[in-house]
Amino acid sequence: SPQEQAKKRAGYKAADYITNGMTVGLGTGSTVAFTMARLKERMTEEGLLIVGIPTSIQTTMRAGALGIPLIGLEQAEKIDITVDGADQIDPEMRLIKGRGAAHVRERIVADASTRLIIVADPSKICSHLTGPIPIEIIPFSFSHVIRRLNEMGGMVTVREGVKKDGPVISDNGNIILDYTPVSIPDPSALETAINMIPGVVSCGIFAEFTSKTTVIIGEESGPRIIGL
Ligand code: DER
Repeated sequence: SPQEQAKKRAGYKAADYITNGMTVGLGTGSTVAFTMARLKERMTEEGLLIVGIPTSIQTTMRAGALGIPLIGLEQAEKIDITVDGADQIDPEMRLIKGRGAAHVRERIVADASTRLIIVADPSKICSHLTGPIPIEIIPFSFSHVIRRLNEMGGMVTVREGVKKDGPVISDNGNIILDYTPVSIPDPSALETAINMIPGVVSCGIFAEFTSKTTVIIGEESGPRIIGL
């Protein structure tokens, strides 16, 4: 499909930034899956030597299937580059992430990285962030966080499993809420306000990484690079 082709263009281009000996943060989702496939091709064709740090069980399984060597975050001196996807990208490269409920580990790995490369098809670009904003919460806090978010205004839903009765459970054993505020005039302020609510592990607004972020958009005419 055209969208798959766009994801592939962006994902493949990101793999060009990876050089021998790097420790690479491996995000989660269908776009970064193309980056991982291209990294495997380069390992085979060029003998590229890297180690990956996965941000989810899904990425761990995909890397295992591809034969990309993995290490634990605790074993990494530093992470040179993390490649990840996004759900919304605004003109300042602030992001909404978490469609795949992986944003808690993705944020940790992004924070530990020297550089963040976001890969996306053009549908992710927006003039301003709107949400829904995924929020990972500890189950104990469930009713309290929902009350708090309702007080802030907007809509809150619990993310329900499709092939599992009851709520989606994250790789960390937590519950996911999807919160759509009335508007997001200040993404950074809202990120902080949500993350401060007791019981919230982390929300899917990523506004703090713009200074080390490059965005690659898989345009039809070819990958468009935004940022350093
Ligand atoms: O869950 C996530 O944070 C993913 O990175 C998501 O935001 C992008 O997934 P996609 O590349 O499959 O659209």
